[in-house]
Amino acid sequence: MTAAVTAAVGFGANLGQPDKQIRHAIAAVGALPDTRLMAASALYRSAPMGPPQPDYCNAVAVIETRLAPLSLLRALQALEVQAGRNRDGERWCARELDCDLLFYGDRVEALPGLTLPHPGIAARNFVLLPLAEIAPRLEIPGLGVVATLAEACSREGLALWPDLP
Ligand code: PH2
Ligand code: MG
Ligand code: MG
Repeated sequence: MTAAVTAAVGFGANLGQPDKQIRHAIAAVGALPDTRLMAASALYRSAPMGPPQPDYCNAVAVIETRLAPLSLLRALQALEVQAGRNRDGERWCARELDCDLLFYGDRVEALPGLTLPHPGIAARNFVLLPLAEIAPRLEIPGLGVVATLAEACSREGLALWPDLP
């Protein structure tokens, strides 16, 4: 049995019922085989990056997993399809669920369809600030400590997801 590795998953959704889809996906990631949910951020509302489309609901979860990176990626993609996403859609388009593997332990590598760490982490406040909420001291290989990266990151377009009754 391989050792458990700390990894993080970024969630985004802006079609259907984004908050429900994300809460469900966080629980589903925690229920994957050989995987434990360590922490989940609050849900955030975030202005869309890319072409005009509805605001996103975004969140981040930290997990410990013994799944290999590509097995974890396949499991995340299956959750996206389960949530109703058409994975043949255009890049940056609106979606029911996006689950991005943000980093996987200290791995720095480009696998087929998976770059570790995720190249967008440092530039996206909807990833960095939720991650800083749950894992400020974590060091992302090649990028630095999460809290330091988050300090340099604007909060523009980002707010807590409104908890409507
Ligand atoms: N995801 C995208 C494109 N644009 N914008 C925000 N705010 N949040 C996202 O998760 C997001 C996006 C494609 O993955
Ligand atoms: Mg994404
Ligand atoms: Mg994605």
